[in-house]
Amino acid sequence: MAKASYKSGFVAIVGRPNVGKSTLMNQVIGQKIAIMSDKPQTTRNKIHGVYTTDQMQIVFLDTPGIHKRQSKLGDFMNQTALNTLREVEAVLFLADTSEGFGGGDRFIIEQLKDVKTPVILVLNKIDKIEPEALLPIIEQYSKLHDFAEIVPISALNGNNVTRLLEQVEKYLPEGPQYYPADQITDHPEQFVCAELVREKILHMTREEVPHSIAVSIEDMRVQENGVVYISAVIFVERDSQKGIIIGKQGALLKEVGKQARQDIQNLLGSKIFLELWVKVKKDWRNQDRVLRDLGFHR
Ligand code: GDP
Ligand code: MG
Ligand code: K
Repeated sequence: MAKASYKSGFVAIVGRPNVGKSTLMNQVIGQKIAIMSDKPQTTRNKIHGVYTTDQMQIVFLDTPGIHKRQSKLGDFMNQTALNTLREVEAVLFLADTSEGFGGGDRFIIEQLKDVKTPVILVLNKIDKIEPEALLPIIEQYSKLHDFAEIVPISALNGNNVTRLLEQVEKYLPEGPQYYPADQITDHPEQFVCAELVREKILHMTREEVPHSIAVSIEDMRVQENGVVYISAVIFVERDSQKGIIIGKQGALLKEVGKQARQDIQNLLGSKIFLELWVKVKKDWRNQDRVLRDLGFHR
């Protein structure tokens, strides 16, 4: 019954740096896993934040590529971002009402003109402005693009965010629950964390351990004290490799954990508790399911 009308879809968040994209994701999803880094450009991948209720599931994509840059990589990222914008049900264009309209906003609006996807203008940080200032800002933006909706919010204190989600729901088609209700992010950070662990191992063991080792993040969640708990399994093909990675009295694995934790902490901008396990899995490279579990289908 309820299932028949379940709605779901992908929604992209765009906006120049510091307009509050991460803050909005965190406000909606309720935990600080979405994008915890304050450094721009640390998130090259699309970050998925997943918002799930009994009626709908919204999968949010962050599109860090959509701002002005000169490099080839920048072009590529912009292209990737534009493709993302075409594939989603709606685009949330975040603007900072306390800063006024800028060149960064103009650039993004120009990009959005090539995209047929409905664009919801989200006027953020209304807690920083006088109520009378809002109407002129709405008028100014309305002249630049035919927005599907305009929703003023404060991502920081949550004001009007529920209404924003209701507006988003209007653009979602009937669809399945893509992710389990308790899953709040998709792979990207997990993938990066796994790669960091792998990098440390390869670096520290040199040729003794083949590149065929794989690292799988089994668990990643924010604990009540704010520490991000990560449990990772290192898969090797032989017992001898397991011994090398663990090292004398666990010394090597300990060092791997120490260095990886430092990098992950820098990446996420949050305290990390990293637990590492080593497992022997013969021929894992040939097993499709294992490969899938390890994220290689992407
Ligand atoms: P992003 O670069 O678009 O992801 O922006 P962030 O979410 O990192 O936010 C940039 C800064 O703006 C942070 O210091 C946030 O606390 C602040 N911020 C975000 N939303 C609001 C808001 O609604 N009101 C206020 N006052 N500050 C906000
Ligand atoms: Mg951000
Ligand atoms: K930021």
